[in-house]
This record gives sequence, C-alpha cells and structure tokens, in this order.
Amino acid sequence: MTTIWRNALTLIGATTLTFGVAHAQSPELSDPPVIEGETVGDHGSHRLRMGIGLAKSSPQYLSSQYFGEILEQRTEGRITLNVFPNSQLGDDVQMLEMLQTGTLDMTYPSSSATTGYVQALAVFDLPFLLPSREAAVAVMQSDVAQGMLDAFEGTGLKALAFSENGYRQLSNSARPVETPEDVAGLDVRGLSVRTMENPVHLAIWQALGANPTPMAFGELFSAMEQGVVDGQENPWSTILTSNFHEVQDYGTETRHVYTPFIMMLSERTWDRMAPEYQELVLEAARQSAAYEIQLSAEYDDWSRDQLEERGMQITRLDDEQLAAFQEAVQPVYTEWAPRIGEELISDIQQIVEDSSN
Ligand code: TK8
Repeated sequence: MTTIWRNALTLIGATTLTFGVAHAQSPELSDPPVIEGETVGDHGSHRLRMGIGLAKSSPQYLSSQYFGEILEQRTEGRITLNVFPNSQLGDDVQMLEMLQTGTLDMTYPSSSATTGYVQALAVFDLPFLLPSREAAVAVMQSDVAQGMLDAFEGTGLKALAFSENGYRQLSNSARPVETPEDVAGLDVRGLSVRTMENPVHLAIWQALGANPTPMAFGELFSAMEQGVVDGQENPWSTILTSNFHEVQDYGTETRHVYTPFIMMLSERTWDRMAPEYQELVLEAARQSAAYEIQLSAEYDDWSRDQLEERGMQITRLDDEQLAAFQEAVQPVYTEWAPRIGEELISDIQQIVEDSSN
C-alpha cells in the first residue's frame, strides 16, 4: 500500500470515543486498484487545487486522493493535486463559480447543484427513480449520462465523470418518522428540513408537508446544532463522516433520491493542458470515480449501523410505509416530468429496466 494510503487510512482508522466506547471511523475498505499505464511525457507542470464538501474520511476524499496519486505517478510528479475537504474553500455552488473564473481547478459537487447549468441533470433528483445501485450505475455509465456531461461545454466547467453521493436518508432532531404524516406533523408543526439549493428537492419536501429550507452544505451542521432546522437528508456515510449524529437523534431509511457526484475541472485549466494530459485526466477521473462508487457501497450500510451504535434511533420502512412516501411525492412528477422531459425520463427508466435483466 502506498505511503499516502497508509497515512490516510491511519488517520481515518483512528477510533472515536463516544461515552468511553471506541468506534471505528471507517469500514474495512478496499485498497485502490494498482496504478498502471505508461508514464506521460513532459508537457509542463500543473499544481491542481481541488475543493470538496465532505470530510477526509469520506469516499469522496479518499477517491480524490487516489485520483491525485494516478496523475502524480503517471506524470512523474509533473501534475500534482491538493484536495481541500470540509467545504473549506466554499460550498458546491461557490466552488463551481470559482472554476468558471479560474480561481480553483477542481471541485466535486452533487449533480443537484449543477442543474442550473444542465437542466437534464434534474432527472436524478426525481424521487424513487433509481431502485438500486446497479440501476444507478448503469444510468451513470450510459450514453444518455455522457451526453449530460458533454452538455457542460462552454459553461467554463469540464465535467469529467459521475460517481456516487448515494441514497439520501432523512435525519431529524424532533421525532421518529415512519410516515409522511410524521413529517408534516398532525397536531405539531411540520419538520423544518434543510434541502440542497435545488427546486425538485424543495418540491419533494413540500409534498411531504415539511417546511423545506435550501441551504449550503457547509452551513448545515451549525444550523442543526442551533435548531435553525430540525433535519436534513443525505446518505448515511455523509451523516456519519460529517458527524451529523451529534446533533440528530432520529434517522429514517427513506432512500428517496439517489444523487450522483460529478467530478469537475475548470475549462480554463483543461484548455491549458496538452492533449496527452487531458487524456490522462479523463482516464484517471473515470478510474477514481469507479473506486469512489466501490468505497461508497462499502460505507453505506456500515455507516447506518455505526450511527445506530452511536445512539441514533433509525427507522427502517416496511413496504407499506415506503409506498406511503412514494405516493405522497407523486405530485413532484406531475410538476417536474414535463419540465425535465418525459422522453428523457422514459430513456432513464428503460436503462433501469434493462439493468435488472
Ligand atoms: C457536498 C454536497 C453534499 C450534498 C448536500 O459538497 O449538499 O447535501 O449531498 O454531499 O454535495
């Protein structure tokens, strides 16, 4: 295992103590694939800076480090990558703007933060569209999805590859949630739920009777800590690695949306690179994205179980309870399917169906 991995895993392998109980900080994770391929000739040097939203223990950070390892090894150090985690350099929307102005080379937003540039990506925000990780990966690897990455051309953003943010789960600090009525509150007020700054997510939580509040990811922990919002929704691994369980008592396994990440490079940086480097960057992005999906899968259920071990009360929905959530969000399709495109949605649904055959 390379030095950087020993250091990274040693760092995240450190246990955390909760009331004296030691908890592992990460599951047994697969090593990254061995870096193979020819050394790319000398076409100058690039010191790349990348900002991400998640923590150093997240699949997003670990796979970004692997991406940097590939570039460094395959160019004998002529291309290096420095990854800044924890929304240090800004949130998804701000960092995308920094790529457009050239003040930052790379970032790794949720697709939901990019629908202002490529509206078709809103298809991924439709609730309960992707029934399994296999189906989601088939969609992300399809020509339809590649067309969405290509559609960023001219925005100042070079979209390199899709990977997995994952299935979103509800957490909150007010009460256990088993039904949409628990979200809306019958004799109590509806939950105030932070959403990404994305109109489809806003519509989902309005349909469920919540009071949705769009907010940057970097502001979320303190907003929950101060009671500005009751809850939020993110994959279990994000809830764990961002320590949301410290301010959230209840979780509900809704799996209401599967969100991709998109690895992004500034077009200004891309245009300064020789074609040989561009080819390597694309290849390395795809390799690290595949590894990120593997890590995310290894983190998913393990994170949920860790959250329970650390005191979060997690509700698993039975088929009937899940059906109630799916029924409650149908108005989102009525409103958004025509705006996103019925044909695109049926193309995606066909890929989903083919992936299960
Ligand atoms: C991290 C975000 C985050 C997303 C959100 O940069 O904002 O809730 O799910 O993972 O992209």
